[in-house]
Amino acid sequence: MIPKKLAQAINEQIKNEMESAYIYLSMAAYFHSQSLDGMAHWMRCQAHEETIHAMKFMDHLTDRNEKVTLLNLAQLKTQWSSPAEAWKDAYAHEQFITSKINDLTTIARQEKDYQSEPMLAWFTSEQIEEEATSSKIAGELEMVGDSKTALLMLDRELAARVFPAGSPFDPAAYAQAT
Ligand code: OFO
Repeated sequence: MIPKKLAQAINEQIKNEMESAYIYLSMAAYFHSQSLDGMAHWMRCQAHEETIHAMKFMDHLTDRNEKVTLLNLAQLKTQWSSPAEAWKDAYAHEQFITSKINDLTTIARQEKDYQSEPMLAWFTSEQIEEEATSSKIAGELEMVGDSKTALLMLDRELAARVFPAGSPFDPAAYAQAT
């Protein structure tokens, strides 16, 4: 059994993680529209990773004999004034997610639910990486200003990110399936 207050907060977090996936897909669509296919590819990889995060929370509730309740996703931003603005938003979003993981940890401790601690500790570490990555890219874009050459170089660099094996977001995987 998992405390009801924590189960409710984890259901909320499943929604937050799926909204993360949806936000990053929205950014992927924006980057494609700007011919920044490397950034779009990076965002599609990230959307897949966020879906995995949502499933980790789902599995935790299921393993604790708690029913998962999927909530409605919010209407999200679909347009940005520049790639730099989009990456700044990505960083701000990860800071928001970190605050949510901190809230979950606080609830787990208040409710003395020690079984949730290893899973939440994993997310606490993960958020260090999530914030560091988006903050670094947002900072690099701020540094290069209006340089189209630097933007294209960064776009090519981000194109190298690899999808987790079997990802349904990977164009190669769905080409095989159809
Ligand atoms: Fe799930 O870490 Fe990003 O949002």
